[in-house]
Amino acid sequence: MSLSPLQKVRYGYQPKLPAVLQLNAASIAGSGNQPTAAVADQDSVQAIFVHQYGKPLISFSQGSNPAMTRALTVGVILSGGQAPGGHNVIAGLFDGLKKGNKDSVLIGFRGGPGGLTDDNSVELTAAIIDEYRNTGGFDIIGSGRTKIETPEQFAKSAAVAKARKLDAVVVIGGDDSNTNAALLAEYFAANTVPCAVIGVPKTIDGDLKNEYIEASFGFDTATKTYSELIGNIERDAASARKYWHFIKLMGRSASHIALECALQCQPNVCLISEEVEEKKLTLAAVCNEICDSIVARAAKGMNFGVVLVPEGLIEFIPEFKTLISSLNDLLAAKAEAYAALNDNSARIAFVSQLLDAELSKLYGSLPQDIQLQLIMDRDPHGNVQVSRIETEKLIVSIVESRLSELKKNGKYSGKFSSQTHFFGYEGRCAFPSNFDADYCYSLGMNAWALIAGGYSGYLSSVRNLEKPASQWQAGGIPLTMMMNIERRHGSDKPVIKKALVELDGAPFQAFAAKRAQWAVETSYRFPGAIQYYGPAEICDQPTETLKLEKAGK
Ligand code: FBP
Repeated sequence: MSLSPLQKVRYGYQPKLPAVLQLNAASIAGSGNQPTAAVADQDSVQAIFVHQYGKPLISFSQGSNPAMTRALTVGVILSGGQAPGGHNVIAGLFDGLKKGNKDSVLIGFRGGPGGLTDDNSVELTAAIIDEYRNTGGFDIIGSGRTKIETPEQFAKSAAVAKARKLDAVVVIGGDDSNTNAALLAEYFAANTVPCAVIGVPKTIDGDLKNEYIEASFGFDTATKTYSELIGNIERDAASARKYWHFIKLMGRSASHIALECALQCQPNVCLISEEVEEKKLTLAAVCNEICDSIVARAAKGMNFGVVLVPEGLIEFIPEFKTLISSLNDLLAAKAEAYAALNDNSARIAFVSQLLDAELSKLYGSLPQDIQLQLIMDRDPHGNVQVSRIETEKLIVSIVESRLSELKKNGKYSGKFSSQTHFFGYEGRCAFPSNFDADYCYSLGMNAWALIAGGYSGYLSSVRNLEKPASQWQAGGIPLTMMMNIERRHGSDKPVIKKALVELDGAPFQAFAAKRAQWAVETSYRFPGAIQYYGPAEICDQPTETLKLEKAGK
């Protein structure tokens, strides 16, 4: 395979580390003793995680701990959607293991959690790791969304851990995958399998965060990639002056990606799902707001604009939220009868007659494509596959009919032509920005430090991210601390609580203060491509979201 010039140069990039992780292994000491509690539903979470619950927060500092130099055998899994920097987590883990003891071994389980249950694995040698340093993608071992949930899957995981003499498994994943990691840690502890489980916070969606996890990796690079593209489209819109561009952006539930891109690019409209839910806006009301901007700009001769639509919007519109949750429950309850249907009209008719009258009416009012997209298979964690629901097209069709009404009433005399886009997969495997390259490498090495320190059931935590990397703090947060009980697949399950956009948080407030102006004027901002080499103020900047959140504390 021939290498691009950037790929060659990126192999040589040396990621920056927190000072404590630059020490030799025996000088890294973990500490912490305050018991912790789950974010909600404490009793129910504690009853499920009998061995894991209440562990203290851990932080690393300079000290003395000869046990850190033990030779270890560790397995690693990439789980869920790709996020830039995954390869660097593995490189950091590998380098940590070898720093601790040159005889340590890293085993990669292929294709996600299913690789562990099936023992589909490869030893990750220095030569393999070197081919993936500082590159995007998860192709070093592949990823998958298999959920380890049946007693057989847990037993198989334990058998593999024992047979391979694993000291630990590292699960690099989002909220669902790390929920699974916590369940695995609990199973191993309950069954005296001497294998620790450590999670690493991955997801471009940015919704796996809290006080101790300031960002999930991949969010930085993905939002910078989308912002470059949105800026380019804004410039095209302002040049051609003939299209309204409707851009759906990934981020399954939370609107962090859309909000960050709005802060970067200053589009005319950016919908924020959490606000739509809070204000209980109907889809018609959301579309009316977009029309207000279109009408106001048309009155100034600007028949062009850019609208950002978060991928998960539909699940936050109250009437659709109820519809989707009823569909989830009935598809789970009638799975067998539904699976026997082999034609789309029969599927639509089947669910329509099971919905209550009002929901059936709403479902019946939707274009057939959207009806089908709403009943597509859920992912293994019970989530609707929102990346496959064309909300941006649904919005355009409602906006078009509203504009023709306004035209009839003499309230609008502009021209409306639209283009729709979906940016998601374009950003998930980009070369990690310097921030993600450094952060991921640190998270990986920190995961090794947690394992060598004897911890299990923790999420790798690297904090102080607004500061230069040498000042970052390394440690671990108990997975159970992030849990609550939610309804999935028609039943109540312990899950890591998603961090949604906070409407009183600094990033949303910064956006809210400006959006009225952006809706009418052309205030576009063009971030350009990610820069990897050059001054730190261009190359090493974290997201606006992170900067605003940290400034607000
Ligand atoms: P994770 O939560 O697994 O990181 O998923 C991120 C994501 O990119 C979402 O933004 C998107 O909705 C989903 O994955 C798409 O899933 P798939 O890759 O299965 O199409």
